[in-house]
Amino acid sequence: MKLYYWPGACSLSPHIVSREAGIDLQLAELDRGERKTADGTVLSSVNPKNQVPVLELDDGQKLTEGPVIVQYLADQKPASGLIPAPGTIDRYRVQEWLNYVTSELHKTFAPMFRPTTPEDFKKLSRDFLGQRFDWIDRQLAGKEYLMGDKFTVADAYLFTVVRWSPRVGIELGKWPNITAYLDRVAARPKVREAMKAEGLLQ
Ligand SMILES: N[C@@H](CCC(=O)N[C@@H](CS)C(=O)NCC(=O)O)C(=O)O
Repeated sequence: MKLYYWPGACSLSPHIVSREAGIDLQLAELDRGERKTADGTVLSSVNPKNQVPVLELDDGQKLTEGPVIVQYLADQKPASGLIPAPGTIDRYRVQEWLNYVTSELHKTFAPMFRPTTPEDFKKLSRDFLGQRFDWIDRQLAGKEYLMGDKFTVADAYLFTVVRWSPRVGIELGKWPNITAYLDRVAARPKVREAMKAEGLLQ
């Protein structure tokens, strides 16, 4: 399978999951400006939505939408424990988190990276995210990961998105549980491997 990504984007989440699951993905890095790989493949030809991540399956099908891709990857290796079994309440709990991260956090960050977004709007977005971080910080109290002591695909996604905070002027120091959580996730050997491979760590 092949993952189309650009360094540090939301595609880091499936990248982490693949390494945690022990799935050897081919990595296709795109130039951010041109949205092209080194061999000239144009992102829109792979994903008409013109977004990463895209997972190309062995049969050539393309799977998009990060929260779905991570579930697909984790389901290939059920013994990894990265996702609870389908139909269990814990599976829905993980999906609850994936949906929260995608709708409340990920898509609030996105316009903050655009130079054309007005400052007033960015300030409102920072306040909105701050309220969500207050809640997440409470959920993480006394826990290693979102689901307790087990790292799941929801952690890969939350980590990927919340680590953008300093780049949009959000100082995470006021959320000690989130800060400790990010350090904990960042210290995982497979997370470090993924970050190194994307050039995010020396
Ligand atoms: N709904 C998609 C959104 C993916 C997304 O927003 N990807 C960003 C990178 S983090 C992107 O490709 N942005 C470029 C664009 O939207 O034009 C998903 O959850 O996978």
